[in-house]
Amino acid sequence: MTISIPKTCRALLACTALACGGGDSQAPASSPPLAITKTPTGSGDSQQGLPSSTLSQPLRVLVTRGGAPEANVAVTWSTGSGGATIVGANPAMTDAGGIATASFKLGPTLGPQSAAAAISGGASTTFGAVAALPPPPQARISLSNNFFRSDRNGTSPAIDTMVAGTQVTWTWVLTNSAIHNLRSLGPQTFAPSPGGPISGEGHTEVRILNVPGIYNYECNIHAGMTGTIVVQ
Ligand SMILES: [Cu+2]
Repeated sequence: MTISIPKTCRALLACTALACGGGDSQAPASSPPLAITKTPTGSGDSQQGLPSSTLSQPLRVLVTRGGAPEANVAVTWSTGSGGATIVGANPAMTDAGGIATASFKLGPTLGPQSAAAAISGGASTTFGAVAALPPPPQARISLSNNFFRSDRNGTSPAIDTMVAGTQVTWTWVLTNSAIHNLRSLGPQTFAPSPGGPISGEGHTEVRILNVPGIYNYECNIHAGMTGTIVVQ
């Protein structure tokens, strides 16, 4: 919440109020100034959504005068960088409960975005949001001595079917000091584990498989240590 300093304070009563803000030229001199805050609950602050999507919860502010809700106050919404827009009436008028709302449509840029609500006199409050892509679906495969096993279906050699865009994690499980590697055999391929064979309990190799097809793979140190992923 932004609290501005009044240029003049003619009425002592008005200036002892916490939210002394001035600038509400239409109120009688003895009236406390308007204050604007996010609603105490369900304000819609700090949401996350897909780029260019409208956030699921509306943004909500509460306008008060002397602590009491104030109806019929114009609330002007604006947005920061990132291409976000406000959908619907703008300015929006506060209702009988002093509440005004707005729908916040994220811009196409990934990352933090913002919107602000202001009232006459300059008092305002700011909302944050984040435009983010959903995490990819996950698949996990164990690499052990001397086999690959699908964590999802238990098959060994590991055989997995997954959708394009799945993030696959191979984890070295109970390998102790034994060395293994991860080599792609095709016909669709992914990058092999870097360098030579790797030992290390808990070591992981992570690939995102975006292209549909059949990915056969192996540890080329141990005969028959193979697996297959079908990406649909
Ligand atoms: Cu091996």
